Amino acid sequence: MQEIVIDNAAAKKYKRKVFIAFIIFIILIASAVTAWRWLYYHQKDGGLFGGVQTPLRQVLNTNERLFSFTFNPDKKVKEYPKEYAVRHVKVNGDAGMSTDFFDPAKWKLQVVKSNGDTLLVTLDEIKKLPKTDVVFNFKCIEGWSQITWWSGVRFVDFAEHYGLDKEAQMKYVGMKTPDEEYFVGIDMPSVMQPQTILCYEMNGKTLPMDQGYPLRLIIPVKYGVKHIKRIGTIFFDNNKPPDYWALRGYDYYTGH
Ligand SMILES: Nc1nc2c(c(=O)[nH]1)N[C@H]1C(S)=C(S)[C@@H](COP(=O)(O)O)O[C@H]1N2
Ligand SMILES: [Mo]
Repeated sequence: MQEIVIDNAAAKKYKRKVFIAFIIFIILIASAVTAWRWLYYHQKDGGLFGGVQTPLRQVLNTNERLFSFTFNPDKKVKEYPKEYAVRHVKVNGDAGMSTDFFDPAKWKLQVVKSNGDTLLVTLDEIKKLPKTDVVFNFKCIEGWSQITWWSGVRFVDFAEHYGLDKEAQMKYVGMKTPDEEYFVGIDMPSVMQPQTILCYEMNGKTLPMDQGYPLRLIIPVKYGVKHIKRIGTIFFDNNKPPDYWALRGYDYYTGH
């Protein structure tokens, strides 16, 4: 028969270990709860960028600084041959797309200059500027993407044509629908990137009404949220212009 020897010293040591592990466990739980409560009860960041707790917004802002730092304006988003573009382009997002008070025949693009003057530009005038095609993988943050074909004038060409060089020195561009229901704010380097277009055609035809007729933004370096449909007004600012989805807690920068 084997004799069972109880090693008192070892048993004591073991008990001590269990006790310490238990204390550590309690401390971890307590700090997790405290951290969660701290975040939960933290004031939301209100105002323009309301919707997320301040510490979370600080993380988003840090991300933005890092990403804008790594943004290379010469690097292009991959483009595809036109045959790759889907025929049936998904329609997504209808804020600012109501036709109740919108008369396409009367539409003119408003461009607010830094001296306060407003340029009024017709669709025909925009169509006279050099036309650029962009076929790229359009990505929505909801998780879908499609290769789509768009045409219009490069924003950088538009800005040059209308002498917007002072405006181009500013940090951000703001755009809003004629009814001001949908609006975006975008960093200047992304707007000036050569694949960003003020777009009036999709698949070689006039832009459909629900896809932003008469003019929308196509900005391949950004997710879908920034591709505002039916632009009414464009303005420039050194502070972040209000942004529809950033107000609802999304990242302001949303580049990829
Ligand atoms: N005016 C307006 N533009 C908008 C939106 C919107 O709700 N209103 N939604 C955005 C989002 S989230 C996406 S993914 C794209 C979708 O463009 P599409 O309908 O041409 O596919 O438009 C963007 N532009
Ligand atoms: Mo989207």
